[in-house]
Amino acid sequence: MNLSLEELGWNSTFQEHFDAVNDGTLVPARVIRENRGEYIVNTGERVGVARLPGIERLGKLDSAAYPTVGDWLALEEIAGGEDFLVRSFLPRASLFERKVVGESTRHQSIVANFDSLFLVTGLDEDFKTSRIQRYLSLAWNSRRELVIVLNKADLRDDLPEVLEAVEKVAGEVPVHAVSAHDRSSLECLFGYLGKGRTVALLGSSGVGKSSLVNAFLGEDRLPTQQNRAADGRGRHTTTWRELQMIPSGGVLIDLPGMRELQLTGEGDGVVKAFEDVEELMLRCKFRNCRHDGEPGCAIEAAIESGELDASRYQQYVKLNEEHAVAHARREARDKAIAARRRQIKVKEGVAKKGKMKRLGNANRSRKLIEGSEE
Ligand SMILES: Nc1nc2c(ncn2[C@@H]2O[C@H](COP(=O)(O)OP(=O)(O)OP(=O)(O)O)[C@@H](O)[C@H]2O)c(=O)[nH]1
Ligand SMILES: [Mg+2]
Ligand SMILES: [Zn+2]
Repeated sequence: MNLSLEELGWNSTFQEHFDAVNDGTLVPARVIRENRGEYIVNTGERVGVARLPGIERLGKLDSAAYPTVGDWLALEEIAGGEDFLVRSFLPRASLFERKVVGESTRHQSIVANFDSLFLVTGLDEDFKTSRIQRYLSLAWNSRRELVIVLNKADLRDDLPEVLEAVEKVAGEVPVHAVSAHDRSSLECLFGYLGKGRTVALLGSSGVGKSSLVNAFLGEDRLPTQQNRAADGRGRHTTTWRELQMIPSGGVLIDLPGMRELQLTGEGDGVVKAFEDVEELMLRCKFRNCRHDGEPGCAIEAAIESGELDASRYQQYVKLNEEHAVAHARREARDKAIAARRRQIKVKEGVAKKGKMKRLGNANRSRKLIEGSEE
């Protein structure tokens, strides 16, 4: 099959970025899978393996400085071989990243250049609207179209009630109930795909992300959890991220289930996901109202009247605290980076040549900074 780049999501913006770095010898390609520092790429004509040049493969740097699934790369063909060398990765139209588990400020790039993000939940016994809220506030910073997908609708006979509860927390975000076991139920999602559009699936393990991708593909290409035996529960079936072309048009990116969801402290995710709560707060009598027994408190009044769910308000408070902590960390990190950048500029004036010279600019300063901390 000879796939055109457009079908993989290529557009005039990427073309411009590519032209700016292309010295006439490079080819564009999209990362369809990542494998321990190697990138499986699709050039539109063929699938190959791309590697980063030398030092960047050490694996100790902040992964935000590396290409990830969905990225567009400018590659150099290695003469006589199947393989490519990564010369540059093109600026991203969107990025979903998360904090590295157990570390305070490092981030992992999860997926890049998607148009929509499906926030997938399973309507089985684990179903909780609070989890949807959490995903919403996490995903908001990606600044892309969000869609709430409630999978396993076949397991419920109280769908109208469930939908009503989810729509309450969803705000403007569209909600769709589907079943991966019933292809006809997926029709409501086709509108988000289509030629050149990329959708990434985000959600906990076992909600049916891979099953949904298979249903769109029309074949069991991706492994799915075989049964929910006691020892299989909570295990991750998908352990890598992978981009798939859908026969009817568009690209789906399957992601492993996320166990640890942590806010990155960037943007205004919490505010956007809880606009109704913030809106209410503006109506409190006192500007510094702590919503704790103060007279004229709009939050307390709304909880009392049933307009605002007490648990939703608590969720907001909790997420806000988490966000504030993450934000403070992020600021400290940015300050440290700015300081290092100034130092490096001075050093660069002295020693101009180095291995890092081959890298793209934005990429380069970031790596120098992170690398020098080791
Ligand atoms: N009843 C029902 N079961 C489903 C549906 N979709 C998926 N499942 C089942 O749910 C289990 C988990 O599905 P997966 O597709 O492996 O889930 P996943 O989200 O990819 O999980 P990870 O790869 O671990 O993140 C499998 O046993 C599926 O058969 C559905 O619509 N209805
Ligand atoms: Mg999976
Ligand atoms: Zn108040």
